[in-house]
Amino acid sequence: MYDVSRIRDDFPILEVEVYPGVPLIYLDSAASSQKPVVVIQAMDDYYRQNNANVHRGVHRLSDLATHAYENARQKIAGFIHAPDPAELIFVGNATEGFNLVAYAWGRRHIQHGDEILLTEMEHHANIVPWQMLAEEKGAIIRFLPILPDGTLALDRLSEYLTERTKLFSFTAVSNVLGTINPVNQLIAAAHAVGALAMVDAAQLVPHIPVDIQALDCDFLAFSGHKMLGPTGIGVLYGKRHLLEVMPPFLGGGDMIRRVTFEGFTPNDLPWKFEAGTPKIAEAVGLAAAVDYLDGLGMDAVHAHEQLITNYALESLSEIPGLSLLGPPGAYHGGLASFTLDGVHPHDIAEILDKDGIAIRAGHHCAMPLHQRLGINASARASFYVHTTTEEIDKLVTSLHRVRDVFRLG
Ligand code: 7TS
Repeated sequence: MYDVSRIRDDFPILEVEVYPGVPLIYLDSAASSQKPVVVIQAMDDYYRQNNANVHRGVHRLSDLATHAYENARQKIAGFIHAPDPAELIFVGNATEGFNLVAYAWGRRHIQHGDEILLTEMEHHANIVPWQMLAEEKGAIIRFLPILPDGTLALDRLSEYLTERTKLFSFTAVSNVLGTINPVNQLIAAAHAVGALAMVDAAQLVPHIPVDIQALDCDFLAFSGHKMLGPTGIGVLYGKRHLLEVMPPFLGGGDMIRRVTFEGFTPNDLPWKFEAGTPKIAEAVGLAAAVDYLDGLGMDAVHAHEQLITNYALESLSEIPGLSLLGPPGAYHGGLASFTLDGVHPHDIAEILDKDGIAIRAGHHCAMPLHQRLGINASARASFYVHTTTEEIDKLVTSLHRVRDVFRLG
């Protein structure tokens, strides 16, 4: 039984009054999630009791820190059903995951005239690193179009995915449209033409059970801070045989086996890609977040979000002048993006803020998508484990207030 009121007790920030007498209604989890007390506590405990550098000292605390760091890797590998923890690189965030692959894999494997396929619904993190690579190599970037309902034009896949395509990198769940893409089908299609497949799982791993082995993707990236964990840590998954032949991304301590005045030998996986003192406390915090999500059960998390999302999509659609973005119902991730005739999204967000409601307004780091949709900006409410239908009701009431303020009667 999913008990949302008990879950809310785990999040200290939900007791905050953002203005005197105005409690927080946090509807911006897609940008960054709040943290349950177990995550805060785990990092606090680490700093109070175990803190030291890893993989170096022979002293007791260094040993404890190293164990905590590597146990975290193992736990997170288990969470996404990756058989080999060495295939998980701790990076700063999903963005760094894309940059790592673009730099270390792309610079070696992408040649002049090669094609990289993305989609029109990508976050800038899955566009700009490839544009930087393409500019350097003279490669070509193509974008699989979206249809008016906010889904991908799957019937045009064979037009865009050809023997010239070396990599197909796409989001599993759109952070603007909410579209849940058919990830298995897209990966299989990439492999069928000999291309690699990279999945942007920033909006997937926090919300939907993931089995990396069933997906069979070549690379996958996500951020810790969107899944109840701390900022400053993310995960890049890569197939061992690919990671093994990739040159290092950053150079320095920890990523080497041996250094001489003449040169260096890189370390084994995964440390080859983790230069310098790593994100130790952050890994500990992320492991606690994974434990917490596991405790709730990812199936239950996803079911709760679907319930909230369907409720929100239905309630919002009754507001005059409000247009929802993205597909309806079943294939919609835990968010609702919209525009309101006659009101700029920033004005909506500002008025909602006075009622304690935190939403995001703007282009959500997806400017090309907004260009394609023919709008400059949108408003987005996004949901997570602690969101209630009462909060959605308050969102709707506040949006009616926005209409009153702008005299849209
Ligand atoms: N990919 C997707 C689909 C995302 O939603 C985001 C962040 C990223 C990549 C990048 O994640 P980062 O942790 O490396 O920054 N999305 C958002 C958002 O929708 N609002 O703020 C950040």
